[in-house]
Amino acid sequence: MRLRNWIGVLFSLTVSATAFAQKRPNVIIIVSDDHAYQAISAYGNKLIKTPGIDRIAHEGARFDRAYVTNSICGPSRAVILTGKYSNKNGFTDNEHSRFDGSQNSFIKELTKSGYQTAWIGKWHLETKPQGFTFWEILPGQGLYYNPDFIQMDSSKTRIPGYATNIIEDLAENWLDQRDTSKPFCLVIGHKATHRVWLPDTADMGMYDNIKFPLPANFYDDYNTRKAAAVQDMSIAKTMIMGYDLKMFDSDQAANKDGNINRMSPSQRARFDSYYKAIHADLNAQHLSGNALTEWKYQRYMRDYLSTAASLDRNIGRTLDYLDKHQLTENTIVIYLSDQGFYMGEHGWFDKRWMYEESFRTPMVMRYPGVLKPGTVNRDFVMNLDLAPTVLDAAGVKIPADMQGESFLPLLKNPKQKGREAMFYHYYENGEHSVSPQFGIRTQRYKLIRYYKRISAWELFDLDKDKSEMTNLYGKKGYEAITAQLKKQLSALIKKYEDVDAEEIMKAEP
Ligand code: SGN
Ligand code: CA
Repeated sequence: MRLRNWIGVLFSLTVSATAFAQKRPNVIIIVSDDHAYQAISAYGNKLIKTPGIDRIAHEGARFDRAYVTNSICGPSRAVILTGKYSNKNGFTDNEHSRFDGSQNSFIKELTKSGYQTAWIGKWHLETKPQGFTFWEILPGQGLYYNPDFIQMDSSKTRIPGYATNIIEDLAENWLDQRDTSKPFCLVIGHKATHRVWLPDTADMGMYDNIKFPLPANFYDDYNTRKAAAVQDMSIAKTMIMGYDLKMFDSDQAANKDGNINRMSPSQRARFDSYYKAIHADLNAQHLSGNALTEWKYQRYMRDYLSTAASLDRNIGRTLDYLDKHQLTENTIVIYLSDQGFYMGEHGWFDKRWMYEESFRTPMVMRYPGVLKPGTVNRDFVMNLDLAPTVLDAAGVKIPADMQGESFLPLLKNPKQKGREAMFYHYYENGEHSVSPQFGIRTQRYKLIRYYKRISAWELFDLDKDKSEMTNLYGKKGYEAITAQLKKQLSALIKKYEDVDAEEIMKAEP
């Protein structure tokens, strides 16, 4: 063949490879921190507005039964990356774990197959990200105001402004500069809405005219539930007036707080003028007992939801960016939180439990051409499934040792049956005094085994007791269902090779 013909062949090969690359969908996964489904209008809360997240749900799907395998930050992100339970990926808890970045992840598989991959924002896995084309992350939990970021060369830069806006800016900068001949997968990791629920100055006070109804079980007495009785995560006792609710007794006290003392003079002026007026009003009321607890609850709701407003607005910005750059049609967008959160249910804030509010997580997804707009999915899906699902969509072979399953077949064919039961395992035994626990949830029942801090079982009939208030374990009439659930639980423990849980089950009478 003459040289010119060779060039022609090479040219057409390159063109078709590029066309293939462009046909593969782009993926944006937005992971927030501690954002509750109870705080999203698409999930039915009429007192609040989250138009950005709602838009994804309306143009795609809302998942009503999305769950996590271990309801806490680092562990959830490790599960998302690896498609494996904590016992397999090694990141069991935020206290002692360090992510082993040499292990495989869906990101590594995508990068290998020609994707541009990036993680920007909260990471919280202790070691540096591996296998990405690009990353820029918050150190640890990160901070809301004028946050530091760690770059790929290990340098640290302080960026002025509000974390949620900055993370979106950085994400868009990366999208602007990426190699457009390749498909991309971008993970945007938000700090919001993590404790201490510090809103952007622009959003302070936006919910102050709303009085939020107390959840029916706000004054839970934890009767029949031993582990719940010893927790330290209640609005009444654990939530701090200064640190959490910004009711500082003096400027000196505020100056000692690491979230506040890094504010610029103009940020601080807005902060002071907003919170000092609330503090003066509180002092004039002389509240105590339940009246004070209910005041704390209202303040918690208002701060949390105002913090979420920026999260939602910036999710809207991501969608606008895709529109503006003609990327909407070929980009999958998934929004989820690293776990659910308590908005006063059981009297709590925080997460960790296998109870629904923290075990479940909000998740919405847009996938033009595949997902019918307005889809509501009620299959049991888990954060464990994200890695295989994304690989499935990208046409990349799912590694055999990933423990999750792609949920695309469930979305493409409504007759396809999903998993019948889910396994959960939470390990941490420190802050907030929540007992380590594992268990199983089926369509109707939940069986939980607590260990280490508390040794106990709990059984709930979710058809009759959605709020998980009555522990039926050991009650007459429940022997058969308990035995059956234990058998199913043991089978899942075996399937996921959870040796610790297996030992505990073996020691059972
Ligand atoms: C911090 C918070 C806790 C929270 C954990 C885990 N305390 O330690 O309230 O449960 O993070 O959150 S704080 O005083 O530092 O705010 S997670 O998102 O990392 O799982
Ligand atoms: Ca979290």
